[in-house]
Amino acid sequence: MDRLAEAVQSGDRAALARAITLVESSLDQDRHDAELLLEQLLPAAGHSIRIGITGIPGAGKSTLIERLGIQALNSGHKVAVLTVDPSSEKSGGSILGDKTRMTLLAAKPQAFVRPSPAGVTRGGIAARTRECVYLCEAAGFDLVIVETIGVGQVELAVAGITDILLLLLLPGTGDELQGMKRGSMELADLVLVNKADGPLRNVALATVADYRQALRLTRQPRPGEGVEVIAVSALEDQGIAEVLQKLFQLHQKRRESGALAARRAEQCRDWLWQAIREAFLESMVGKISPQDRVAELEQEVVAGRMTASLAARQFVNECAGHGSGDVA
Ligand SMILES: Nc1nc2c(ncn2[C@@H]2O[C@H](COP(=O)(O)OP(=O)(O)O)[C@@H](O)[C@H]2O)c(=O)[nH]1
Ligand SMILES: [Mg+2]
Repeated sequence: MDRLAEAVQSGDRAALARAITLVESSLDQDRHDAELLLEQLLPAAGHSIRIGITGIPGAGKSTLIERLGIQALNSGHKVAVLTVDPSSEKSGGSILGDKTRMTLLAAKPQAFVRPSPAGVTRGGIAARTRECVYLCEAAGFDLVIVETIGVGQVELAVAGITDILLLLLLPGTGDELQGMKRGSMELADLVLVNKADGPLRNVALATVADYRQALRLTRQPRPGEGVEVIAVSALEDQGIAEVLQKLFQLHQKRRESGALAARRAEQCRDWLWQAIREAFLESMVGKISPQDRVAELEQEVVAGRMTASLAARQFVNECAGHGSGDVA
């Protein structure tokens, strides 16, 4: 692990890829090695701008990331891209699609692109992605972009590992504003309407106006920060430089105000509690089957025979009983 840590820190992309594979592995021995590796690399992490990009499939996230990435490379940054795809977690397949490979960006020596792993379950895909962000940072990448699909839990998880969340929308809002219902708007720090080109340009501009209006009406403003809505064309490279500049400015502003440190501290607290819950459940495996037992209790709660708090206490007591039995 010492040698791998060293290679990662020297910026060796192949070593970084190996380290990520290790972190994503669900084998016990690999997990053990991954913890050792992360422990060594953690002090070198934390120094990047972490950007999350969310939106429905086809919104143009990968195309946009590739543009942003190349732009950032040209101004001297090192760019890493990770994807979080819940469909690959469940089925082993991906709905983020082919563009996720971002071949133009991936070909650049100062960039690193890592598509979502298939079948990661242990510890959850978000926890693993957070660790991958740390690895990228330790390898010297100072801009880390995480692509994900705009669906509730995953989006929340990505907001929980990044500094700034960017919501990418399509022109044309129809009856309901995309994302408004799902709460994406509450999480977004910057909203882009993509594909503002060709015949869709005017629709995109109208969409921008709609969202500006809607955000004014619905969103609780963060102190000193409005959420901007901007029209871009990832395909034609329109507005991309402006977006990158805004991201950097927002990041700097938050760093200076202390908001960034506060956000990261809160994320770490959530991460820890999540890990404690998982470690606790995992420690029960082999004694009782937590999933099955919780499923049984769930039925009791759903049927109205038990309150959730009583069921939880019972579960914990059973776990504790099994735990002490093991020690004795
Ligand atoms: N007209 C137009 N098409 C775009 C734009 N950005 C992406 N696309 C196209 O939209 C499709 C989906 O893009 P992709 O980046 O894979 O979307 P993702 O699923 O959100 O990652 C592809 O065919 C892209 O070429 C854009 O700005 N304008
Ligand atoms: Mg994509």
